[in-house]
Amino acid sequence: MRVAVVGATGAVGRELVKVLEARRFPLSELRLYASPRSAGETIPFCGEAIPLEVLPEGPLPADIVLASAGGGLSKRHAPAWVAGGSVVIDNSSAFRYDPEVPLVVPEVNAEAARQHQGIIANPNCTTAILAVALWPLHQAFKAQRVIVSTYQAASGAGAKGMQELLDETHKVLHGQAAAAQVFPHPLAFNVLPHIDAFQENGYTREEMKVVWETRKIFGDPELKISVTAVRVPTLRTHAEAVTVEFARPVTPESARAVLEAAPGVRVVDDPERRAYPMPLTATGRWEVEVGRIRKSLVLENGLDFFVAGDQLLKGAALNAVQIAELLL
Ligand code: A2P
Ligand code: 11C
Repeated sequence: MRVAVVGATGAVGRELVKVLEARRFPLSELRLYASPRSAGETIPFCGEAIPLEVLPEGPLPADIVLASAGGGLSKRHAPAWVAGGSVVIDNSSAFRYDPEVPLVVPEVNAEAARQHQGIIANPNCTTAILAVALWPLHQAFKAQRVIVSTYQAASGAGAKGMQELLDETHKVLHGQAAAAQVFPHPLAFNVLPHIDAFQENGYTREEMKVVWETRKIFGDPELKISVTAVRVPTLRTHAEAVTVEFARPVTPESARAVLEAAPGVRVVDDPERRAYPMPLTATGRWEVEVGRIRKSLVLENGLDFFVAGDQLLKGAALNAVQIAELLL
């Protein structure tokens, strides 16, 4: 397999290269592409320094293209990559809602990937992390209503989002004013209930992505789910507070047993020992942490739980490489 990573210098792109190495993906050649700004740089891979190439127009010399350089770029280039014989695993939202394009979380709908027509979409990071935890519970107890509040890290907005948070924090600690560019307001020492554009229904596009994408991945267009997406001043790993009402009776113990057997999940749920999901412990992990599992005080057959998943890994690079593994 010849593999190309497009956007290799980005927050997700760098993780893609690391995950390909860590999972020993059987590739014969790795090509790395970015903008002319990165020409002359190299990225380490398996003891070699791979040069960054300026992304050309037209097809790429690759069997698999892992694209993570934004939706506009994917829309413009993907047709030529597919015409040249590549399978494109696209990390942007450009193709996710196209009925011809499978949207895949391998723990949930691996079989959908095999029906691709050249492009497979990788979900939004918040969606992928939620899906890994919610799917086994949905299968066991049938989710009727799902309410999610997110705690999303700065790296969801890419390398420049992380840099803005670091710069702002430094400024505030030194008594200087912070001026936001990437985020709508300063993020340091703040939280922002605003990720992506507001829609006509009052929700943001980030919130609606989780709704649209979870329904598509679960193959359940009627799933009732609503989201409040919030940016918090962490650098990496998204957390989510989830409330679910199920059709079938459920207890924290039965839910914990289901989650302990679920692929991609690590149950961290021992509050007495202060063990629960946190960005600090979930960062760098392939599994999504799930904990604080408790019976809802409000809903019949309801559960509350908390999830933390490294959104650059399961939310992006790891999920994309897992999809590529399905194609081998
Ligand atoms: P570069 O670093 O050369 O600008 P992030 O999501 O972290 O902001 O990263 C975006 C990625 O997309 C980077 O690797 C960036 O490369 C790449 N990129 C942006 N614009 C282009 C372009 N016109 N051609 C190729 N790669 C691009
Ligand atoms: C964020 N979830 O945290 C977004 C980033 O649809 O792939 C990913 C956007 C996407 O800002």
